[in-house]
Amino acid sequence: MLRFDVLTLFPDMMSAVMGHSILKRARDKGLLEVRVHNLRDYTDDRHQTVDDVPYGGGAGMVMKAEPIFRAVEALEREAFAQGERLRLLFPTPQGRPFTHEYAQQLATERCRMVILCGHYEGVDERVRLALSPEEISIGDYVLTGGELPALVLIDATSRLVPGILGDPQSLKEESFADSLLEYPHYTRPASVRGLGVPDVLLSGNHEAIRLWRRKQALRNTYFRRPDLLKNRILTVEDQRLLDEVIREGVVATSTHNREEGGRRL
Ligand code: 9D3
Repeated sequence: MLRFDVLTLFPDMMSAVMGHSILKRARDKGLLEVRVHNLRDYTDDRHQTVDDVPYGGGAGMVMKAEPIFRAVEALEREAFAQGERLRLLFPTPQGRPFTHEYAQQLATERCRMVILCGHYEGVDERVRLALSPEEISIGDYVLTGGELPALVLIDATSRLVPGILGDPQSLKEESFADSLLEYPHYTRPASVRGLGVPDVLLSGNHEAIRLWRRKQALRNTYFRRPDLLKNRILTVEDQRLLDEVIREGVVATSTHNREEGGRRL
């Protein structure tokens, strides 16, 4: 059972997303538990103050440390009573980059994970000093807070837990195809707006289909994300398929639109 406790000033934002899709089914099955806590509930003043102006001046507001300390302490007491440990995650732009490997590590974690969502200009530095949270960035762009990153962490991690996804085969294929982009998918009908389906996919020849898909995955990766092929040791088969891709060049049968190259309708 994977457990997340999310500390946020915007609990509705979390709950709205958690109430949907695969994650809802995983929770119904008892494989995942996500609890959302409003930091406002851990204030002690009449106005339930969660933020204040920055010492030294400047724009914006800073999240107060005390409500965060209280919330974490409450969760620590609860975990201790149940013989469990906490792992405190803190989505921030300066954190360690979140990757598939990072998600895999969280998915096998036996701790309860607490995710602290920052908002406004930031969080009082004493939260870092006292709690040493694990800072995680989800990419090099600026968001308005840690709520969307928290949902990204939960989504990417949960789907790696056995039984949470409908089809265990898709996870297995993912680990084989590790760090390659996808091959193209087609479904019925066989012709859409004059566009057909590659013959091989209609051939019933499973080995030919496997090789075609593998080659398309290598092609997509080679042209769109060559960084993913750097320092990667290829099997003899992959090397042969990639040699074909390179020999054929960009113009060959890639069924994907190149970046920004989509046809206008
Ligand atoms: C507007 C304040 N910025 C000063 C240069 C710093 C800043 C603080 C807080 C910028 C963004 C945020 C809110 N973002 C997150 O909390 C966040 C985030 C992100 O913005 N990008 C990528 N990953 C993450 S994880 C958390």
